[in-house]
Amino acid sequence: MKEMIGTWMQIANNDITRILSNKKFDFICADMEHSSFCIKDFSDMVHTLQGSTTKPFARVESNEEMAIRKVLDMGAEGIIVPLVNNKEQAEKAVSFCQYPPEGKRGFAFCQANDYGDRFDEYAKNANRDILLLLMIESKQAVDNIEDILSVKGVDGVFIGPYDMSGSYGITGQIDHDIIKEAIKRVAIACKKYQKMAGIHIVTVTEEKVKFAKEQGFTFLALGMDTVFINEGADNAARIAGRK
Ligand code: 3PY
Ligand code: MG
Repeated sequence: MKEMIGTWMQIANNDITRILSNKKFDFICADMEHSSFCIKDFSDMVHTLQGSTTKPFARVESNEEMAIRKVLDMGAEGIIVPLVNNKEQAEKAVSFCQYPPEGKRGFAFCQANDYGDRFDEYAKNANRDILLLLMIESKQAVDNIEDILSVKGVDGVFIGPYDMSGSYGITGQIDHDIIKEAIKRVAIACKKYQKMAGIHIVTVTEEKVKFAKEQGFTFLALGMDTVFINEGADNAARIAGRK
């Protein structure tokens, strides 16, 4: 499976989009669940990425029809849906992402199809080309991983380690053996179903990237704009003796 290495944004700002896309990431995901990123911000991000090789992705705020439809219509090339716990929720996400007859996405002239200029081409290819990754971030989701992966239209899953740690009652201990075991279970199931295994490595270390790749994860979201700023600022303050 083709590897995709990307990053994550919580601060809606075109300069940040450019700085990150200059690093040749395969995708940048706007976090619309845990930040102030709104639909207009996402639209700006898509415009800013035009002409680059970095694809715009959105982690939508919830598994709801309009939350998903709006980012698709702005030109999202990948959708990440948080907190999917079972097959029924997975089927719902697919139906929101796909045009009929597979799903219930609405047709319209919009940013994604250049305001109608590419309507036919876009309508023909969208169901095939847009990636749908469902977030596995609870014990229940891990227990239901095969059911979730079996749903047609689901391209893969994406682990949210922090929510997962909370769900297992070890909040924040994302390197705990329990979480590592859960991650391995998800990776094995992805191999079985030939679907993408993804994970958010929020604070990037060589060790974490190596572990994920060894397990077979091919979709890695590395860091986040806020974390990069924090790490850089911590470093500068430390060098000057302030921390
Ligand atoms: C989590 O760790 O729960 C996440 O959602 C990361 O994006
Ligand atoms: Mg989460």
